Amino acid sequence: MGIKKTLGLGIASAALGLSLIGGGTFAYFSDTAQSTATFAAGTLDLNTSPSEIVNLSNLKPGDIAVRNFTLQNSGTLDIKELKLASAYTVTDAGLNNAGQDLGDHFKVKLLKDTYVSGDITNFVIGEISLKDLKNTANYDLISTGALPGGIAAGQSKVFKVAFVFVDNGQDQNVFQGDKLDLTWTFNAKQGLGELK
Ligand SMILES: [Ca+2]
Repeated sequence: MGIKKTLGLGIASAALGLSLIGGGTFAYFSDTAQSTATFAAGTLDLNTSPSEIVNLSNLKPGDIAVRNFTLQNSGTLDIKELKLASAYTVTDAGLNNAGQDLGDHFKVKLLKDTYVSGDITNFVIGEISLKDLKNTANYDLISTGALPGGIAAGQSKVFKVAFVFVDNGQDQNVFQGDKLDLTWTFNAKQGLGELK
């Protein structure tokens, strides 16, 4: 007989700056925050480590940038549920976006963990615009196949995504010099309680 318990919630955040061509802004990418929860019965401790500084400046329509997020389960409990909350703000350099959302022009493509480099075409397992992702309260990374099976205690997995600045074949000049600051928060939960 199983006993359902909620022992902990692990949260890790990553921030990412997408700076568009013409901006001349120094964009960087770093791990910004993490929180841990400790309980007598065990711990759930999720960290994200985009360890290098990643420059995503000078993007133009059609550009693709692949980024890896290493998610480390440093706790003693397996992570069986992992969801992504996404938020962003747009800096409209020319104050000319006229209600257009730059997040609508960026797609996030989830990649198979077997992807290494080069053409992403055969490795895409799902895609969603940054705007739709923001409006999805908790995007499930396990059922989408991005991190199948979750992350066992003490293990890490690499979450691979491609950010695509979609070239829609139309005039996108209003976005020249604009900037999009993206914050991703990974929310982890353990599996159901077990009979011990
Ligand atoms: Ca603009």
